[in-house]
Amino acid sequence: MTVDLRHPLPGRRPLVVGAARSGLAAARLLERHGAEVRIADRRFAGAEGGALAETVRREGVGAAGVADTVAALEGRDFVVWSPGIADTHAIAAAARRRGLPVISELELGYLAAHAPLLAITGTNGKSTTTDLTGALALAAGREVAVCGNIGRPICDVAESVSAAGLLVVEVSSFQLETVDRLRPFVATWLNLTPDHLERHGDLAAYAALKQRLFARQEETDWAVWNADDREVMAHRAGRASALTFSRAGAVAEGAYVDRGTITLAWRGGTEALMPARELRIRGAHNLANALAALATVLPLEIAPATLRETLRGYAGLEHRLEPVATVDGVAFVNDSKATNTASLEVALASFERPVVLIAGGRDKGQDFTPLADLVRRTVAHLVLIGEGAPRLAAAWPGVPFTVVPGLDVAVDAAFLHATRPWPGQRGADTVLLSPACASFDMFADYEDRGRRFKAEVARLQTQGVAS
Ligand code: UMA
Ligand code: ADP
Repeated sequence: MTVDLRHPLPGRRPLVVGAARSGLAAARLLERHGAEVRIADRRFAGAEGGALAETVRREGVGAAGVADTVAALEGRDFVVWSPGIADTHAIAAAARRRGLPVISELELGYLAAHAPLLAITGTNGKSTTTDLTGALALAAGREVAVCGNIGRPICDVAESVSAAGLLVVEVSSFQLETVDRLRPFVATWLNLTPDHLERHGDLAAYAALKQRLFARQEETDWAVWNADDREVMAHRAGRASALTFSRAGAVAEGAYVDRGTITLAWRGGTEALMPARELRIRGAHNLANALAALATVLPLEIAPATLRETLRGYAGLEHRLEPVATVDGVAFVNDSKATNTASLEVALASFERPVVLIAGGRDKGQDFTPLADLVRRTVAHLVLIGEGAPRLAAAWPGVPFTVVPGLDVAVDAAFLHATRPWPGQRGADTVLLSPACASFDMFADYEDRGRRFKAEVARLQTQGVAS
């Protein structure tokens, strides 16, 4: 049997590196096309090897699993790479020395896809913008799969969406390390701030990876740039037709805010879509995400009424400023995905009145002091959890705080500080979990932390404060 995809593959005996979500999806796709797949993962060499082999089989992959050593390359004619593994790995280096192509799971998905790609990248807001873009296209009656870094590998859906449909793909810088032919119909760049520098080296290298999303586009494709982000505008690249979005002022073609009204500029005309305050997702950053999604779908010519209705109803993703419940007039908001200071900053800026803030967790060595003024202005009381608690308290002098051992006590303490402030302190109508730290000191991950928070709020709602 031959490997027959929409675009030809570099060979028929691939080595897939990484046996987690991306690698398994890539292996399944390749095996469907009759390729003789081998799959490498460091976990095959350890105590978990047997269990992993079992998982691989259960996941519908027939390939043999081997350790992630250079020997795995023997007899292989190309390599498919998982994003979680830095491409400085010995296998990637050896493959390149031997002249073997190394492509990302994203690129493989693109090569197999029938539908055009709407691809969204950036440092922050990717998942929200990707999900919203998918919702807009779906509301317009298109056949859509939302996939990529958001959690569902593109290789799992690439072939099930017809040529008339769309693949809406969240793209990370990790995935872009190993692309060459990737050519999205629309590619969107939300913003650029320092992140993942331990892997990419410096901001210039990180920006150069983001540029790869646009490198293969042609004039009939579209590139969407954030006109308010100096780094994005400085790094525009490629030949695609340009669309822009801005919260600050009109753009020639794209989406912007004009005196509080979300406005579209398209084919020489403008359309006042809706007041920005009618968006259900909160905060200036989410307004930027909504504008980005609108600019991304402009080439699809969706009816304004459909766009408006979808934006009014879109509630956002779990764990991102997610409204949980209101208890005795106090709204609880779950922003567990805020694992760095930039996310806490945009969260605090989204509330008009002071909040009780639950923060802390595993300290990643960030500098919290630049947020001190904002925290003093916007936080009535701080409830601190986890390893980072002492550093947060020290970084934000003048803000009243309580350190608690766990999320259960944190929810009760936050509620009490909101409803019955200490003498001389402010109460609040919102309790916000926006930790600005990683979760791994106390939880499996940010999703576990968010779900536990919501469970504690439900407990407070039904049973009241624990003691
Ligand atoms: N491994 C080795 N050798 C090594 C290192 C790792 O064999 O030296 C193995 C690991 O044992 C593991 C596999 O390689 O089995 C790595 O898999 P992976 O980390 O790529 O995990 P996936 O489950 O395939 O998840 C990936 C993305 N993960 C990363 O980029 C780290 C997921 O993004 C994505 O949702 C998924 O593909 C589907 O497309 C997650 C992420 O954290 C959410 N992304 C980063 C972010 O958003 O900041 C970029
Ligand atoms: P990503 O997928 O890029 O991590 P998410 O949509 O999951 O983005 O949002 C992650 C966090 O980043 C959110 O909790 C929010 O605080 C912050 N955020 C979202 N959109 C933006 C934006 N456009 N600019 C800055 N920060 C943002």
